Amino acid sequence: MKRKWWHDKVAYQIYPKSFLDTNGDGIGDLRGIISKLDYLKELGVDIIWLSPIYKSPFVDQGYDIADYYAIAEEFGTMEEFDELLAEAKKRNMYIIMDLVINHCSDKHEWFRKALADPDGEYADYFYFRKGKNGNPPSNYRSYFGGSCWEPVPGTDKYYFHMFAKEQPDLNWENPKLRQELYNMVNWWLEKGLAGFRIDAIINIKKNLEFPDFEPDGTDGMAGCWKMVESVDGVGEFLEDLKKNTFQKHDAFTVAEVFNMKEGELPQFIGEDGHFSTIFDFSAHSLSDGEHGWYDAPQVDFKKWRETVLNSQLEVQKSGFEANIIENHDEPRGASRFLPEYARTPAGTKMLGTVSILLRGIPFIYQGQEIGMQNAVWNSIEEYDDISTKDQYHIAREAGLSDEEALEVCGRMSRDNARTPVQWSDKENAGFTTGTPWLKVNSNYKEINVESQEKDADSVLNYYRKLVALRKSAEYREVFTYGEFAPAYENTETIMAYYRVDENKRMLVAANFGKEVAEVKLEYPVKRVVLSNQESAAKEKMQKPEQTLKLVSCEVIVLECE
Ligand code: TEU
Ligand code: CA
Repeated sequence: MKRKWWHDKVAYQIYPKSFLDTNGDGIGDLRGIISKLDYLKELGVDIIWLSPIYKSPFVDQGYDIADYYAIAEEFGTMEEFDELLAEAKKRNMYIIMDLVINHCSDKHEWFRKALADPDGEYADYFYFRKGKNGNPPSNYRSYFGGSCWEPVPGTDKYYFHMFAKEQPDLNWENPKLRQELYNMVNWWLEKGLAGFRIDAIINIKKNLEFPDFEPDGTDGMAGCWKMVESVDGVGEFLEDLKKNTFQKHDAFTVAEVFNMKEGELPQFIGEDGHFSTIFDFSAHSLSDGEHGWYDAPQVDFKKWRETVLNSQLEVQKSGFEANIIENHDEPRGASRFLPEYARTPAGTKMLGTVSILLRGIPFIYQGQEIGMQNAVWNSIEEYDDISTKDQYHIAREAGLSDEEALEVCGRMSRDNARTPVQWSDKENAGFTTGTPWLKVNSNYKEINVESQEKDADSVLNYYRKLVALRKSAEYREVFTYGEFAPAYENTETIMAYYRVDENKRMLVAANFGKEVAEVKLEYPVKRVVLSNQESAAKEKMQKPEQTLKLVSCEVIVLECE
């Protein structure tokens, strides 16, 4: 495999609006990020992914871009962005931005020009279509609910949007539009970005006939993703994008890809793949409900373990994926993938270890390193997220009570990942001196950076050790390139795997169960390199036993013969 500069790096996702506010307006800003670069450096972060900071009306929290060349004033100025880039470079850190090019904002000048002249050239930057017998052109439901088609005022036409109506889809069939996007991507790369996280990119290829699909809901509509799954040709666009932009700058690209077709993985992440890598959402997709969050299954340990192990085995045939336990679209991993009894510092360290030592590039999401958890939500009005409000209504339509629908949203809402980072036990968790744009999790006095900095045994200090182990001179090679092999996959409660190369055999073993678990060691142990139960680790090395005993929520990393 050709080695790439990003293979042995550790990445961190910042959701700027909730990271740190430094001017008292209750909104996180670039100045806040600059002030925390040393904190991120100490965690061992190499690559920082910034969720969108472009000019936006924030209908979908910045994933609705009104000007690709301007920094949203809520976050700061282009000068402050340039300062952030320079300060990151000084620390040998890389910045990647969010590339949202399946759609733009309805406030973007292209769309305003299109509305002004629905038969003009800018209308062809989008999908303007005549309706059918007074109905929209097709029966697609958007990812955020409601029809994918919105009437164009003053005409018998509609425009297409797979997300909110304020996010009109861009017409990738139009070479002029593509060129405008490529010019913008190259402009940012020439400024010194190391690359991009690429948003919702699988959606850019449409079936231009827009055929109806079998309705799959009480609204008589069909999920728009059915069109995505049924159409060929997205690869041509992705190759065109890569050749005209990323490839010219050796840019690191990590794509957000759901609904990939069977067998297409090598084309996406192989040697000459469309992208450097894509996120592994296999564990997150376990929570996909038939009709929405309300009928989504709760995560089952064995199913989760099997999914992660199988994904690792599949991916290592083609390349690398980016491993996460959470992001800005998902609930907190420590609340989702840990059973109730394991939602403790020990359990949180265990989950982090199992994720970060997998094969692939780890992405830590802001607050994950201190074990931030889902918040408690008391009414639908407390939420900001457009997707959560839609899912609440889907649940209510399906007959759930207000209380039941709230319980579903409390478990799954993206706002769980968007509550402000908890920096201290001061007011608003030290996030702002003003009124936070979204409420602070009420557990900030128990979970915050400042208290964990002072506690050698905290989740934060454990994460620092964990990342340092992955990047250490002695183990960097095996944790980056070492082959992945499942271990103890038929046990009741142990999640374990080997990372092996010609010089090292590492065993990562974790007991997600409530009771002690004991297994036979397959290889003699040379040393314990990390454990979240220090005492147990020492005891283990006194008796060169052939069995490995793990207490509940114990994770251990062993170097074996
Ligand atoms: O997400 C794309 C996507 O598939 C998710 O929107 C998913 O369908 C949704 O989160 C389910 O609730 C990207 C961004 O990560 C997300 O924040 C944006 O809302 C979306 O695209 C539109 O840009
Ligand atoms: Ca601010």
